[in-house]
Amino acid sequence: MKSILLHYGRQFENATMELLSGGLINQTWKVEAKAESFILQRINQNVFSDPQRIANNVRLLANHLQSTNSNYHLIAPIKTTTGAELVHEADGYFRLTPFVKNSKTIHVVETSAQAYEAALQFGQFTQAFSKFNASQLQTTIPDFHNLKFRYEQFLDSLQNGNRERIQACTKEIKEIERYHFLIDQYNSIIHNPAFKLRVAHHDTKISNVLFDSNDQGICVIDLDTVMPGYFFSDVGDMMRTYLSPANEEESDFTKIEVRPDYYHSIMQGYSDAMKDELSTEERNGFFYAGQFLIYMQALRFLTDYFNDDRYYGASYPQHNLVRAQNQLQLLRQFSTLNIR
Ligand code: GN1
Ligand code: MG
Repeated sequence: MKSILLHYGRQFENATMELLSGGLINQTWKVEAKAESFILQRINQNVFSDPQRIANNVRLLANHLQSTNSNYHLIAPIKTTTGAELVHEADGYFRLTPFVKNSKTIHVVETSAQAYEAALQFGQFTQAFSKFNASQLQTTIPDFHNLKFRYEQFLDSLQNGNRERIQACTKEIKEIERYHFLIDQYNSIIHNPAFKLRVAHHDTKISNVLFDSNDQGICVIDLDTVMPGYFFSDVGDMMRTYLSPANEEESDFTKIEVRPDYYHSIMQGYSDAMKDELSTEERNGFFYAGQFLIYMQALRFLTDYFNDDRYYGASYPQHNLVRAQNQLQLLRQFSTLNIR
């Protein structure tokens, strides 16, 4: 690790590093150097096959902000002494970003005000690029939030996956089929010009927002999955991860609950940030956003369970099944609650 830091210059010679826990995909460390702190990440190349694309995208966005004199706070990677945004070593690609002073992250949404602040931040992120042509961005994970594709992957896992696991999951498979109408809705939405492709974040969990000590949002982080996308990806993942006090890891499903005031805070925060950017159809699509994303995550966890956990990994044999059941429970509760 020390050799990676040396690419960034002498000030890192005596830096200390601490591994931060969090995401399922990348590894993250906090680096404390002489005067400042930084965040170092190793990009998971099984997921991001071409990490240079992430760097290119962030650079395009940063250039856009600069050329339009925007004061939007985008956290771009620090360049190495040779001007590169990534360090390529035998064990992967690494990048370093500044640690924002006096910022904190939270891992569980405990108040609807936090949900509002986060939605405001993700909305402001997309809004900051409303004059930027999103199609200039490169796709960092093909078909990442393509529900039709995720369903096809699921069907494929049913054909080629672990037979024992599949046979024991008839109930879950039936339930996936029961929500197939969400895929039909998706297919019609993506052909409807009222739903616009914008600069979307695609990973809007609460730990991707920096807060100050008064719980006011500062900015969003983790720009790996920033790609052209739909508002329902970002709003949907906020609903999936903020509405319930219990997260996707919870195996006691009685703890899963949908908090309607949080739903309204997400809608409000996002709408406040997006102002008149959203079409009427999009403004009417908030409920669908939640269903779409929760369903997609249930599909992805169940698919991975059938595929012997090769994507998400598992810390116990039934881990991805429990995650899938958890998301199906959340989907049921969300769908039956009258919060539209
Ligand atoms: C992954 O690693 P993390 O937590 O940032 C996944 C998301 C899922 C999430 C579920 C690139 O994100 O799409 O919603 O796990 N990211 C990728 O916990 O697959
Ligand atoms: Mg992420």
